[in-house]
Amino acid sequence: MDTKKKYNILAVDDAKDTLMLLEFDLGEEGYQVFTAESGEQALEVLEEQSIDLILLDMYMPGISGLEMLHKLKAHPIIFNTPVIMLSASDDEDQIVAALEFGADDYVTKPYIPKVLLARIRTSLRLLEKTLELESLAKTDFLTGIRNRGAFEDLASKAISQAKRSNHPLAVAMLDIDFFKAVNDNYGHDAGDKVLVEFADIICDCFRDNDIIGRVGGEEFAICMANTSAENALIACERLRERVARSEIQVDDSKDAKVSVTVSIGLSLGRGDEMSLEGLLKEADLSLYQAKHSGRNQVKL
Ligand code: GH3
Ligand code: MG
Ligand code: MG
Ligand code: MG
Repeated sequence: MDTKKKYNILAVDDAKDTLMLLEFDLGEEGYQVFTAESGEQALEVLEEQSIDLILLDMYMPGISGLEMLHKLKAHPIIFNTPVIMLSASDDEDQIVAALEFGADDYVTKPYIPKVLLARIRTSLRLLEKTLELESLAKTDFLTGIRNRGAFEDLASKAISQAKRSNHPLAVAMLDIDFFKAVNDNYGHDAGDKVLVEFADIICDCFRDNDIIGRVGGEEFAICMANTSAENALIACERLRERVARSEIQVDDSKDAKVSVTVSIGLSLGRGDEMSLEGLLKEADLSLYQAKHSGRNQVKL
């Protein structure tokens, strides 16, 4: 486990003495402890704080531990956060019910600090693995930028947001020109290097909140929220020029440098009608025109 990372743990219990004990035992171990005396209070803390693990009492006035568990596991963001139930009851049916409701572990009170701490470490270890896998599933292995799935996921969200706020949004489809020739002339590894460098150049040219993804072999897409047609054209033109100017070193020993150009098709989101599918299709048509008008250009 990453020992330098300081984890935030939320302890939820209606008994103040239990909270004080937890604060002490976990605090000594280097965890940042947040406390809540009810489910309602816990939800407030979760609104404001990023929490890595939750210790949850079973019996509390108001929202019960099980109800709370249900809410947490149905939450679109918090559902990944491990929840360890803490209860004075060792009733076997209750333990089974809690685990079936989605609890990650169940510890009886009074707890043995050493054992609770070990179980917390186990849950955090599993959390790290889950987050790592999630991140891998969203990342293009070669370039390290978003893969198609992650791009579509985020772009769809940006489009919903643009519809709600009635802001313009632009989508660009990029395709490297004559990329097959790079592979044929310099080899597949050199082609890979060009793709990595190309992805770096895109990231360099666009804002942090623009969504960039590798959507095919040598095809990339960019979703620009809150961007007019004029500004999208300027940004894509800047990228096109930058790519055309760059010389990519593909082999250390032979001083082999490769130059590529890129064709870019743009589409613009218009109000309520827009959808990711429609915008990608339109951008694809513009890209087709860019290719047929001689490549190395941007078309809207
Ligand atoms: P156009 O200007 O019409 O786009 O021509 P093109 O040669 O770029 O297009 P084409 O679709 O014929 O070729 C794309 C090439 O990209 C073929 C494929 O082998 C190569 N490619 C796809 N994915 C990868 C990859 O991950 N690494 C490398 N090195 N090449 C790839
Ligand atoms: Mg209680
Ligand atoms: Mg292609
Ligand atoms: Mg191509």
